[in-house]
Amino acid sequence: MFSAETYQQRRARLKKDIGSGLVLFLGNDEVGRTYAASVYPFRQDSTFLYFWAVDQPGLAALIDVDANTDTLVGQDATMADVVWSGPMPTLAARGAAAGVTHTITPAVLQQRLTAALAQGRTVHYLAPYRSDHTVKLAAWLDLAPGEVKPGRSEAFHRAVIAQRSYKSAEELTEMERAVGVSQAMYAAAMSAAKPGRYEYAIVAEIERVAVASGGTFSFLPICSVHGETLHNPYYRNQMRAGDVLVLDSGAETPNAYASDITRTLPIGGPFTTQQRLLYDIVLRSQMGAIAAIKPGVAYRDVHLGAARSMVVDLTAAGLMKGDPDAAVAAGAHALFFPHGLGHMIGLDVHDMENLGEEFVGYGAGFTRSTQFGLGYLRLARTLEPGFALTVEPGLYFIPALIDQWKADGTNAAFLNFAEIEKFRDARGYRVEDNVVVTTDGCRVLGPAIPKTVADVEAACAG
Ligand SMILES: [Mn+2]
Repeated sequence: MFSAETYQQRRARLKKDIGSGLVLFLGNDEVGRTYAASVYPFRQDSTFLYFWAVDQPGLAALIDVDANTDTLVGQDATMADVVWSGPMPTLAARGAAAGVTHTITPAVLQQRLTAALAQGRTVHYLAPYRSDHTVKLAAWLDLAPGEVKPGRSEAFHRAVIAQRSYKSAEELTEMERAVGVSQAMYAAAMSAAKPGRYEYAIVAEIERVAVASGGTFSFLPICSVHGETLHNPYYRNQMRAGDVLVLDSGAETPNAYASDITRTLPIGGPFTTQQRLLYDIVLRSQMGAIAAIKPGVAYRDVHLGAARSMVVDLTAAGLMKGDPDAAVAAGAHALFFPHGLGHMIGLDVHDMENLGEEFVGYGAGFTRSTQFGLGYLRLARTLEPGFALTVEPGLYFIPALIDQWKADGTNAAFLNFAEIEKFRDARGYRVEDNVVVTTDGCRVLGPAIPKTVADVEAACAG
């Protein structure tokens, strides 16, 4: 965690932005897997971490903007807690680390909320993404469960996003550290990805690295020789010579900042001629997108530029035809590139996704497209210095989608289906890095991870 001043400053800015009322934060609780005492790994809520730093379950927090008080809500450990879970600093000591001087119990929180509501004061809260939060908020604020989400405070959402969207130097140091762990994860994966082994063996290799760094995965990795299935948390295929393995994974540092990196690995030797053609198309698109990122540019346009780069190359390769701009406008590239170019990243892998895409990724002047492909873009808005984001174009051959478009004649003016048939089993390719927008461009975060054909092949041969 950072210094107490960092958290005090963040809360001071939040109070200024929200203006008046009470601001209620919910920390996360333990969640049972198959019974209450067997829990999923605990992960604190990211906004709670950002403003209060305390990385333990069972907490809430309350800001009274009008009285200018910041209060941590929880309980000191009981003797039973100490026996089972060990000694724990007092709530006051945990709050002090984040510059908080007031602490109360949940019972007192309930009294304060009830009194505030009776006085007609506003209680700001964020839309919950966990059902136990919905239940708590309903009880505390005397709402029906169905009233909780619609009652979320837009002002609170906007105020959080107004800070978390701009990464500070100390946050970027954490994110560079996360990419540093990713570098070691990919070194381990590339030397372990051999014919005859199973995908889960690669997951085990990278998890070992992530845990040995003191952190963990930032999300469940995608590790698949069927990269054409976009979200594929299935690791039981055996890798064979001639396969390509899509590995999309990230590390979370002990301070909870994420990386999100993808590489595509040849199995059992260099890429085949066809694989190399496709890999180079993705890489050229990704490098072009990174070169295009700068303040004032809409990420939707960077996305469309990455798509256009692929269309130009796919046209040269004979898979597409016609005018590239018209093909992109029609969404013809989405047969091969059906997802968005990237998303914000920070404490969350999809940073602040729980706060609502209409505020985080779109905003004034941008609405989500209904077109297949472009409709999956999570980040469209105009870029500003300090934004951290992923750049992750991909190229996929999804047999069921090819068959459907061919049968329906979808975008037939731009697609050479006869040629595409020759790539039917080519599967998936993706390359992803994390960048921060600077005053005049962007900077790729962290140490370099093999990316060119020659570097990837050499690392996989080792
Ligand atoms: Mn990503």
